[in-house]
Amino acid sequence: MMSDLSVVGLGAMGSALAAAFLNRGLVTTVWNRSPEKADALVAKGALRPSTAAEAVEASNLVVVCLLNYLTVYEALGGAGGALSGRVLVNLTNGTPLQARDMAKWAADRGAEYVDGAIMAIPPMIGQRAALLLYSGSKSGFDAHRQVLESLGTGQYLGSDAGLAPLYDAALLIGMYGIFAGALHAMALVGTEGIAARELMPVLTPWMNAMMGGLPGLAEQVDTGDHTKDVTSNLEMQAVAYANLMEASRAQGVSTELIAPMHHLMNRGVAAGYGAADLSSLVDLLRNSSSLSARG
Ligand code: FVH
Repeated sequence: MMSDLSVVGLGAMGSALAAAFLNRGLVTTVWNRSPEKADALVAKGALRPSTAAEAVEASNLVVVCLLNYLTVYEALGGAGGALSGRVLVNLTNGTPLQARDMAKWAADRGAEYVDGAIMAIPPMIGQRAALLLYSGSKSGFDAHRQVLESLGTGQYLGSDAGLAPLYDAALLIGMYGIFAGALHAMALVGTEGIAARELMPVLTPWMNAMMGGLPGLAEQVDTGDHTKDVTSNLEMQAVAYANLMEASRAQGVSTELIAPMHHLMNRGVAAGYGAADLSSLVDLLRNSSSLSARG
C-alpha cells in the first residue's frame, strides 16, 4: 500500500515537516540516516522503512529536507529507478545552479522536480505564517499543492527550478543585513553598559520605519533613475557613515560588519553618484564581477 507522501531527512526541519503532515492525517513514510530520529514520529503513526530507496518507493510524493544538496545525492543516490514517476520536492537549502542541476538529475531518473525554500523556522511549520516558495515542475507542484499546504502558505514562482533558491538567497541576505546592523548596534550600546534589550524599544520601531523606504528604493533601482526626489544624498550619507565607523572604533567595537557598506558608499561617491540616492549602489554591485571574483 502506498503512503500519501514520504519525508527524507528528519533534522530539526524535516521532523517539523513530517509532524505537520501527520497532524493533517496524512499517511507519512519517514527516513533518516540516524533512524532513532524517527522514533517520535513513528509513535505518532509514521511508517519507517529501513532504506531511503524504500521510502521513495512508498509514495508518489517525496519531500526531502537534508543538510545540503550533496547529502541529498548521497541519500537518494541508491534510490535509482525508484524515483521514476515520483514528484521530488527538495526543501534543502542550496543555490540556483544546484537546483537546476538537480532538476536535470531527477529528470534523468524519470522524476518531476520541484525545488523549495522554507522561509520559516521549525516551530512555525504548519501555520499560515510559514512561507514556502516553490519552483520547477508546475504539474508536479499542482498535483500535490494541497498536501504541501499542510506546511504553511505556498507560493509557486515559476518553472525554472533555480527561482526558489534565488528568492531564498535574496530573502536570507536581507535578513542577515538586518541582523548584522542590529548586532553591531547592540555591541555599540553595550560599551556604555546599556543592555541590548534596553535598545529594542528604540531600535525596532526605527528599523520598521526605515523599511517603509524600501519600495521607493526599489522603484529607483528598477527605473535606473537614482536622482529623483533625493532627500538623503549618497555623499552626505558617506560622510555621516564615517562617524559611525569612528564612533565604533573609539568605543572599541570591531567595524567588520559595517565597513563593507562604507567602502561601497565611498566607491559610489568616487564614481560620481554623490548627488544620487543610496539605490545607486545597486549599479555598483551589479558591475562588480571582477571585484567579487577576487573575493
Ligand atoms: N532549521 C532552520 O531554522 C532552517 C529554516 C530554513 C530551512 N533550513 C534548511 O533546511 C535544511 C535542513 O535543516 P535542519 O534544521 O533540519 O538541519 P539539521 O537539524 O542539522 O539536520 C540535518 C539533516 O541532514 C542529514 N544529513 C546530514 N548529512 C547527511 C548525509 N551525509 N547523508 C544523509 N543525511 C545527512 C541529517 O541526518 P542525521 O545527522 O540526523 O543522520 C539530518 O537529517 C537545511 O538545508 C537548512 O539550511 C532550516
